[in-house]
Amino acid sequence: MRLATILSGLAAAVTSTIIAGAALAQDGVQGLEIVGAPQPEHTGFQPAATELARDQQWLDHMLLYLCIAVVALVLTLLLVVILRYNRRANPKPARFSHNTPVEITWTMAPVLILVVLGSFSLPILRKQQIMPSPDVLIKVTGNQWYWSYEYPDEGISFDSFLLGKDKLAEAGYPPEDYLLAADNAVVVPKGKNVVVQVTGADVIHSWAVPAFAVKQDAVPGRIAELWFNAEREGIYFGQCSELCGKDHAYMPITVKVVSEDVYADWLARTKQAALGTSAPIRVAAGN
Ligand SMILES: [Cu+2]
Repeated sequence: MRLATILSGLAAAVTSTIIAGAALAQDGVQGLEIVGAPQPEHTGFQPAATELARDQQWLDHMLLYLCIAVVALVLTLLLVVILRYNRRANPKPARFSHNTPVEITWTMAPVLILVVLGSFSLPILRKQQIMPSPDVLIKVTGNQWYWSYEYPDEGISFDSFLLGKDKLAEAGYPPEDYLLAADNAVVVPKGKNVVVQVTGADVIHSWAVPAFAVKQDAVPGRIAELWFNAEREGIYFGQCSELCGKDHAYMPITVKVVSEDVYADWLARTKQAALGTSAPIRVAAGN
């Protein structure tokens, strides 16, 4: 398990380096591949970029199989009753009203199913809710209708607005990324524990990034926390996920996961950049 994780991490590192190099050559979105984005006509999950997301998707699939099994059992029982005990096939119905073994079975089976469900889902929920010690701490505030980000340990903060259709190309995004791309992106290092404190300034918003399996309501007057550790470099999109007024659909979330060197370089340049802006990242930094 450990070895597999290390190996897959290594493989991911190698591929992401290759991809980053290739994307840089084509002058992609600042040299980063867009990984976490919704796809037209797709209904499945976005690629899991964190352990939490892998857990969540595994649980979802497991539950689906369990549901299929229950549906199959109930349908089979229904069919048996319809075919074997209809008036023609069984003109003289049984008159008994109690059967203790059957009653015990149909009480215990659902209880067992619930215990199985709980024993798999509660540890996953717990993992989401217990914050690790943060390598990077970010405070997010939802506003009508944009996000404010603050890195309290670094003394930087900026607001993040929707990128207009006319600004997408300039920032390196394809036209499909309208409503997903934001002007000032959140930048985090790969493989580090990022703890995000979420609050709201006016009404309730919700900070959500599907590929990280994180979603947290931003409630005015309260601070809630979420965490993630992104395993793959790239660009990840999210959206406000709590109806917050007329421009709810226009406050996207853009997270760029980069290597530690690129993150340090971005941090240094953001500290020097104009107040309230997130500096563009330089994927080739350090080379
Ligand atoms: Cu909203």
